Order: sequence, then C-alpha cells, then structure tokens
Amino acid sequence: MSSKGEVVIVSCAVTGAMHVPAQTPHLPVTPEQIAAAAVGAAGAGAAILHLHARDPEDGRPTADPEVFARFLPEIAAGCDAVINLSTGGGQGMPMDRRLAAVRRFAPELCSLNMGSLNFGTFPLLRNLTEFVHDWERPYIEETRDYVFKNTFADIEAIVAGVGALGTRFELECYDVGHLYTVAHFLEAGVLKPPLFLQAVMGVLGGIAAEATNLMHMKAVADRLFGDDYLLSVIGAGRHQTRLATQSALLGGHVRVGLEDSIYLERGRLAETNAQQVEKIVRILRELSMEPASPAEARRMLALKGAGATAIAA
Ligand code: KMH
Ligand code: ZN
Repeated sequence: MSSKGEVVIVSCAVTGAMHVPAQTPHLPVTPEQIAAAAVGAAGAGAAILHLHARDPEDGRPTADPEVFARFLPEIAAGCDAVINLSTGGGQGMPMDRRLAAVRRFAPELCSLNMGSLNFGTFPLLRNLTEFVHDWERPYIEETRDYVFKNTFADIEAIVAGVGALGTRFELECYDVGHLYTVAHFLEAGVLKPPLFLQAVMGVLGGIAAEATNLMHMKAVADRLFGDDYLLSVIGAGRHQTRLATQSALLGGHVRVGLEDSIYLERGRLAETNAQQVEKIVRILRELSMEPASPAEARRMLALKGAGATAIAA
C-alpha cells in the first residue's frame, strides 16, 4: 500500500442515497443545505467531498445534473476540496442517469462501484415507524428485493464514459471479491494506478464491519496491488469511527459523513457533516497524524486539478 502513514486523506460523503429524511432532521436535502454542509466539512478538514443530489422538494435521491448545478458552483467557490461525484446514484437508477452529472461536470473524482450486491436497508423498519414523505417507507422496504447493479459491462461503461474527461475513480469495494475485479480491470489496462480503494464495510449484503475483515481486505489488496494503491475505509452506521481509526492506524485513509452514518456517537445524531469530520480529525491528531490538505490529496491520487473540471466557481 502506498502510504505516508502520517498524512491521512479525509473524505466526507455529505448526503448519499441510503438514508431518508425521517431518520434524521439533519440530512442535507436542498442545494443550499448540501452546499453549506460540504463547505463546512471542508473547513473541518475534509480534502474530498463525495456528493449525491436530492430532490429539493421531498429529499428523494436524484441524479439530475440540474440539481447538481445548483450546489456544485457554491461548493467550488467556498472551498478548495476535491469534488467527487457519485455514479452509484440511488436505488434503481439506470446507468445513463447515474453518469449524467459526471459527464456534465467532469469532476476530478467519481465513485466506481466494483460489483453488484444485495444492498439491504430494510432492517431499519424495525425501529423506524414515522415518515416525513410518502416515498420513504417503500424506498426502504423495496431493498428486500434490490440488487445494486454494477456488472462488468456497467463498470466498463462508466470507465469508457468518463475516461476522456480525465476523471479518476474512488473504487468502492463492498467485499473481498471486488478487489479481484479491480485487479482484473488493472490487468486489462482499464484502470490505472494509483488506485484509490474505498473499502465499504457494514452494508447488509457486503462484508461486515469487523476489524479482522479489514485486515483481510488490506492483506489481499497488498498482494494484488503492492505500492500501487491507497486504501480508504467506510464503516457504515455505528462502525464509522472505529473502522476509520483502524484504517488510519494501518496507514490508510478515511471516509466519514452523513451518507453512511447519521450518528456522532452512541445514541447521538450528528447535527452536521463537519462534526463527524472534526471528530475524526481530532482522533487523527491524538495519534500524531494530520489530515491531508486538498493539494496533498491531489498529489497522492494523481488528480487533474479543480481547474480542469467543468464546475465554474
Ligand atoms: N454509501 C456507500 C455505501 C456511490 O455513491 O457510488 C455507497 C456509495 C456508492 O457511496
Ligand atoms: Zn455515495
């Protein structure tokens, strides 16, 4: 693994497509809220902002580039963080829609999900009984029968679709097998190092958020990629801080944010994305590590620079 050990890239995933407004009143939903949350997270130490869009009226996940256009310039004007757009979109979105915002804005980074998987949020319904909008309950319920589709053809389509834009990838790996899919595409010359692996741990349907599983993911990645990769980790839900800390201790990087966990600590909702970033930055500093600046993250990930995107600040 390529690592400086003491400089840790902190990504913040601001809103996502997994949570619904009924779970927390603090989920950024409108363009104004998303922009403010993203700039706040950057101010707290996030070098990378992973972004989804939501319908400003009802908070439903959307991939409409017009909605992205209402917050991306604000974010670019408000901070220097790397903008990383999702190509995962939201449940059931066709590939064309998932790719639309990346095609339009040519960001420095976009997500690339390295395999199809069952992606279940339905156990939430055991405790969540009151909803803000009509779409929320069925959206969660339908994950009993939902496959997050990322076939080999889908992966090829995304790489081909954005390759000419110079956009690089956050390679989201939800299980060990996805690392071998990355290796396949590396060997085929489709993906180029340095690889930015994002181990996604704790999604129902993917690998569980257990310390020994992260050790195994890293051991396999070390064998497959040697010094050609950087490891970052998402611990979903209550696992966020402990998996992030473990990743940093192993020489890796971290992703936090309300997309993947709505909590700040046990039983306490995070009120902002910045609070989660501040918390992990505090822990890193206690361990004699520093959050990477956006410039350091750009160097480490060989990114093209904000000036080469189509996001006008
Ligand atoms: N929230 C992660 C578990 C994407 O945006 O492409 C999934 C994710 C996918 O971040
Ligand atoms: Zn995402």
